[in-house]
This record gives sequence, C-alpha cells and structure tokens, in this order.
Amino acid sequence: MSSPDITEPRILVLASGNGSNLQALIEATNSRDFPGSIIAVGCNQPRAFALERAAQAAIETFVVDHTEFDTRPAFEAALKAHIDRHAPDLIVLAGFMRILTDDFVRHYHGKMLNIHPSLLPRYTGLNTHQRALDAGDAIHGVTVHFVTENLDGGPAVAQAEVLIAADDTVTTLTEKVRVKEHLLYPIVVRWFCEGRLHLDGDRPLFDGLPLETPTYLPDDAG
Ligand code: NHR
Ligand code: GAR
Repeated sequence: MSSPDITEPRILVLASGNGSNLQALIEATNSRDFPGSIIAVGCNQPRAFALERAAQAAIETFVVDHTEFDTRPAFEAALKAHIDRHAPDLIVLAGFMRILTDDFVRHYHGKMLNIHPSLLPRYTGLNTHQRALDAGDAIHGVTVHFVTENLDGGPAVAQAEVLIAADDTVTTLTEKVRVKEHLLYPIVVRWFCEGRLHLDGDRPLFDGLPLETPTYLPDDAG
C-alpha cells in the first residue's frame, strides 16, 4: 500500500440542492487512482440533500444560509471565510444556485468550475430545459466552464450533448442531461487535478495549448 500523496489537490464542492453531481464526484474521487480529494462540501441551503450525501461519505460540511444575511457581499464574506479555512485548490459549483459577485469570483480566478445544464452560449441563467424545448431545439446538453464575472459566460472547457426527442418533456430532458453531467464533471475535475487544465487570463489551456473548442461528447442514444 502506498501512502496518500500529501500534495494531492484539495477539492471543495458548493451545492444547493439534491447533490447528484456531488455524488458522481464523490464516487469518482473515491477511486484509488483519482488525483484529488473532496475535502469539504458547502451549502447555502441548510436542508440540501447534498449535505447528507457528504456526511454519508465522511466529508466535512458547512452551511452558510444566505437568508441570514442582508446583502450578497455579507453572505459571501462568510462563505469565503469557510472556503479559505479549507485552502482548496479547486472549487466546484455543483448545482449551486446563488449568483456570485465579481469580487468573489475574481478572488478564485482559474480555480472555480461550474456545470451548467445547456450548450453554452445558448441559455444562460435558469429554466434551460424548458427554453430548449420551447425553441424546438434538436440538440441540448451540458457545459462545464470556468467561473468568471460573466454569469454562465466564463470560458467553456467541455460539453456533452443530448438529442431532444419529439416526446421529451422537462422531466425526461432533465434526466437525460443529468446522466451526461455525471459523466462529464468527473472527467473535467480529473483534468484539473492532473494539472492538465489551466486558465490563462480568459483562455483555457489543455496540456499547455489553447483549448479552442470545447471537447464534445456526442450523444449515442439516438
Ligand atoms: N456566479 C458568477 N459570477 N458567474 C457564474 O458563471 C456563476 C455564478 C454563480 C452561480 C451557476 C449558474 C448556473 O449554472 C453559477 C454560475 C444561479 C443563478 C440565479 O439566478 C443563475 C445562474 C447560476 C446559478 N440565482 C438566483 C440568485 O438570485 C437565485 C435562484 C434560486 O435560488 O433558485 O442568485 O445556472
Ligand atoms: C444540475 O442539473 C446542474 O447542471 C444545475 O442544477 C442541477 C443540480 O443537480 N445547475 C444549475 O442550474 C445552476 N444554476 P444536483 O444538485 O443533483 O447536482
């Protein structure tokens, strides 16, 4: 048995709800060859199921309830104190539902990833599945991107697509996209932990080379 690598990247996950993406990351990082570990999970919702998933996996948790703060900066100062106490190398937003201020995001520049349920730049913001259906799109999907001041507009790292069927509803489409999220996020987090993925200003680099187009996992379902 080899001893754990003390330089292993420290991953901190922020979530607000169910935490199925957190679960996928817990399972991936539990694999003995994963080059990083989840050292803490933070939530803004005291009742988020993500907290139970973390506790089940013996991962430290913290809650910063945004309703207890008068302003976004006050909420974020408390959040930042918790995050910095854990000294993470990477912050992973996994269904985290609070918009973050420019100052907060700049403080973690190049160290924060988000998974967004659309093929960005299409459908920034909320209700992405409904909007893709309303638009009559044939293809939908998910994007992992670096978080910047530009809401859902930070540099994309990877995307996975799903085909929209004529009988898809928000429920079925959400589920199809969720399956891809659980595949894609651990892959990108692994790249980051392996030191293959960097943000150079506003340009993502993969193995030191500009990542011009996001890696694309085609849908095999249709
Ligand atoms: N912050 C910055 N600066 N940049 C990004 O790219 C961010 C971010 C914070 C969160 C996730 C994002 C998504 O993937 C994310 C990306 C919440 C909202 C939102 O409107 C929008 C985008 C995202 C997350 N939140 C409402 C708010 O007032 C609250 C909504 C609710 O609680 O249900 O913060 O989609
Ligand atoms: C995921 O689909 C994620 O892409 C989306 O919320 C879901 C969280 O699910 N994120 C956003 O909409 C961010 N605004 P989970 O809690 O089961 O991982």
